[in-house]
Amino acid sequence: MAFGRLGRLFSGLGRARRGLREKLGSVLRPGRPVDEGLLEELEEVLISADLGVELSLELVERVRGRAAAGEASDADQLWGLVRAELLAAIPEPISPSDPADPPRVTLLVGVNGGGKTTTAGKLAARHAREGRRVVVAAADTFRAAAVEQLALWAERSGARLVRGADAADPSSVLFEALQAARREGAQEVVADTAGRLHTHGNLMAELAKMVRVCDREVPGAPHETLLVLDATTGQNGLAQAREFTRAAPLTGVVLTKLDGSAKGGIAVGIGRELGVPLRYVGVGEGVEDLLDFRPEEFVAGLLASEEEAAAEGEP
Ligand SMILES: Nc1nc2c(ncn2[C@@H]2O[C@H](COP(=O)(O)OP(=O)(O)OP(=O)(O)O)[C@@H](O)[C@H]2O)c(=O)[nH]1
Ligand SMILES: [Mg+2]
Repeated sequence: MAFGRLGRLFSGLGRARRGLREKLGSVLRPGRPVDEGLLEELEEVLISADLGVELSLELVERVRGRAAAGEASDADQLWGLVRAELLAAIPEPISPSDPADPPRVTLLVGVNGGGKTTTAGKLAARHAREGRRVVVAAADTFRAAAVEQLALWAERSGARLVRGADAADPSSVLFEALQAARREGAQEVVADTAGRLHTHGNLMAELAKMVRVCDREVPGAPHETLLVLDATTGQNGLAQAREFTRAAPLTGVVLTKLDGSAKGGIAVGIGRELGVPLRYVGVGEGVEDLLDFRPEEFVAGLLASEEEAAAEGEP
């Protein structure tokens, strides 16, 4: 069946929803009075859903205050408070405007296996669907297979792929891609990068160099530097993620593989934890499985009952 974007989101969040909603349901039993025992259990559920310890404590503290102020006396009424507080914890994503001087340049960075190449492919396809001319830069020259993988995505979406010779300098591939984009009047450049080099220091230095090359060729570029993170690594992935914030000024986060994760809470806390808003979520391996992150929809998708999810088109 053809999914709408909401159906796709709700379907992709199936495991996370079953993880969170079921556990919440066993704590927020109908008619149960709001007391310390309940609030402690709520805290455990939020932590186990990967919201992060600090945010979980803070959230329960706020719920405790609101319950004490008379907003909820039994568990049924807590659903609404929890939903509101989850939403309040998420910084509003910003949708950047088109640069005055195209092309817009988007760099995808992150540790290996996170989903950079796949996300580059999905993003290129999305731009192409919107009628924009796209150049894809295969600037992960560390793995030959990465170039082939990206070539497939580019071919499917009709984007132009710029690739270097084997083991070429990633910055030179990016440079060529920017030149090609200029020459051909492309509006978008999407650059895949390596998740791994011989040493970690090299990787970070390489990223910094790519940022410099961008700005030299297209003033103001990269307009977007998106950190791609695998949701299934959860809180553990955050330490590594922070390293990237030092190598390049990040403008957003892409959280991938949410469809494979039973813990969707990471999406709620990540914007605050990294100081960078979550912009896209990956909910599958298909070309349309990259969705804009919209906090309201996301929280609704996490907390929906199975009936509500089914109504959105989940099979
Ligand atoms: N289920 C699911 N799988 C995904 C998603 N995004 C990426 N993948 C899969 O995750 C695996 C790794 O993705 P890649 O795009 O190759 O990751 P990468 O960051 O480019 O990896 P390196 O190039 O090794 O650094 C692939 O098998 C992808 O199909 C997603 O949103 N959902
Ligand atoms: Mg890759």
